[in-house]
Amino acid sequence: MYTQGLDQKSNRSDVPPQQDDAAAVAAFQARVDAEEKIEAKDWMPDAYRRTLVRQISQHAHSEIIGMQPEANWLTRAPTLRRKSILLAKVQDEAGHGLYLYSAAETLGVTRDEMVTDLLSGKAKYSSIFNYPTLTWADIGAIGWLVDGAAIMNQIPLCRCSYGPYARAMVRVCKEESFHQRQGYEIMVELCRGSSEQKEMAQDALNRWWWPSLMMFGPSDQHSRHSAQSMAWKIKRFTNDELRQKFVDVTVPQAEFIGLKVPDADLSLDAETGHYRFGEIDWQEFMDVLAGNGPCNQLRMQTRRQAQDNGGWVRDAAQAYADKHATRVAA
Ligand code: FAQ
Repeated sequence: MYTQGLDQKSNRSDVPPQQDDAAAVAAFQARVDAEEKIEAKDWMPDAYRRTLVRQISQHAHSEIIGMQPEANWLTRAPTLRRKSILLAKVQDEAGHGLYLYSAAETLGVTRDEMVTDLLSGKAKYSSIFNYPTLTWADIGAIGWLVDGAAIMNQIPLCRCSYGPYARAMVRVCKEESFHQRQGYEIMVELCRGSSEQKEMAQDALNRWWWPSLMMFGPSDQHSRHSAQSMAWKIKRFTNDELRQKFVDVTVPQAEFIGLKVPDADLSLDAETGHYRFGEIDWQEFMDVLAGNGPCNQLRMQTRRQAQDNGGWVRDAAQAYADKHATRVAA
């Protein structure tokens, strides 16, 4: 899926164009504008490649770190059915991380390099995963809101100009929509339950609403990459456009189950049909990005420990691969 195109004849000549070759840059942009997919072996500007490596690896890291908040409830899920669903969901997130690392590898970066950048703190992962999961309702809220926001952002990525990323996103989005529905179903059940259960659902919505809106990134005014990424058709909508779509879809879902979105400024604009919503606390967003969210340290500590614990598996796999290569060569 990711390497499609590697076995095809490349569209470039034997001598690849220089990075400052204006004709090559114009030809590349013309292909993007014509909605052609750019494949791994095609010539591309270095900045396009770097942008994709940054975004895809951040996305992969988010899937992997994103397993932690939900894994926190695997041993405490209220029923066997809920436990097996949650286990499958957390495994799906690991799979998404792997598809995405593979997609990024087609751009010439290695898995080791990406993981090193994550563990050193150089590479980002989504701000949302630095919040704690305090109650079972948080598992419902994550599926409903976090996976809901992820789908809103990722459906357009299925049309990304870079083929391997676009193709990886198709399956990811199918799985994320199942995740979203299972999360909403947890919220529906809690809201139909006792008053304590409904309060628990409301409390989870109160804590996850604003961080979910932050997932879409800084406002368009402050998004440094959006304009170029839109021109390259990596992004199809701006951060604010996607955030607005998410609010418009999600507010009626909250109302349907009798929950109140924690925003005093929320109102439906009858003229546009869109919800107007209050100001996001951008200081909180910046603090989380700077490593000072409620769980940043814990998430990284857990990830580093997992990397250390898995060292012997990687060593054994490498030793086996070396032995196999030696036998084949002999
Ligand atoms: N958190 O100029 P922009 C999921 C950074 S997957 C942290 O707007 P861009 C599934 C940004 O990287 C969730 N950093 O940047 C799941 C840039 O940093 P840099 C992840 C953020 O790239 C569910 C700087 O701010 N999804 O949830 C955030 O054009 C449940 C300037 O921002 C993706 O990664 C943030 N929220 O747009 C898993 C989707 N927002 O490198 C487990 C793909 C922005 O310049 C459980 N990514 N930044 O230092 C994207 O669509 C884009 O990269 C955006 C940001 C929209 C995230």
